[in-house]
Amino acid sequence: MAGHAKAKVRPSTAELARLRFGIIQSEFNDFVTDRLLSGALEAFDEAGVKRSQLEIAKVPGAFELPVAAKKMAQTGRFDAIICIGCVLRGETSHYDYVCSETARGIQLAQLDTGVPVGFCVLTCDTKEQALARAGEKNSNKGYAAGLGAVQMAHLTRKYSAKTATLTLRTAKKPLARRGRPSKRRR
Ligand code: INI
Repeated sequence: MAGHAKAKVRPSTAELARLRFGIIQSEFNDFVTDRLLSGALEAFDEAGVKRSQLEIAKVPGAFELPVAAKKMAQTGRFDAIICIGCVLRGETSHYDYVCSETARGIQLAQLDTGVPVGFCVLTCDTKEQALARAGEKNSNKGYAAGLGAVQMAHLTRKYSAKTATLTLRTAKKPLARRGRPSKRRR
């Protein structure tokens, strides 16, 4: 199965230790979402993120993921969040509403708050299709979401307003020192 390539730009060990991640797991179809969660935890572990840097919250179904993501993001405590869910097609159009509103809500949560929110929600016709996407490593969408969260947390820190201001300020200092010594005023 095609998957994400491993991130080439990785945070330094010092930066990594400062990152905080939120994971929201939908309990609906937990025979799949438990596996996606394991995949995500494995990716964080391999990236060097400790369990103490992670907070896991549970919601009843995929439809509740967006509001939970937005609330979590608004605390300002997380560098990136992952939403984990699994929607399986049934006999009714309920599936379509849950899928589209969950995707739309998760996108809004990240755009409204500026905190990256990973979309790890499987939308499948059958259990078999879902389980095939919740396997080992690159066959596990949770694993891909974990790697993606680390990459996005790094990118967001790099381009955050605070960091940019700090970089500008520190860049000014050596320039000022290089200039002629100013005459002392009496
Ligand atoms: N929620 C899911 O996460 N997966 C599903 O397959 C699903 N189906 O099929 O109904 C589902 N429905 C529940 C929904 O997410 C909400 O929890 C519910 O509508 C209450 O708001």
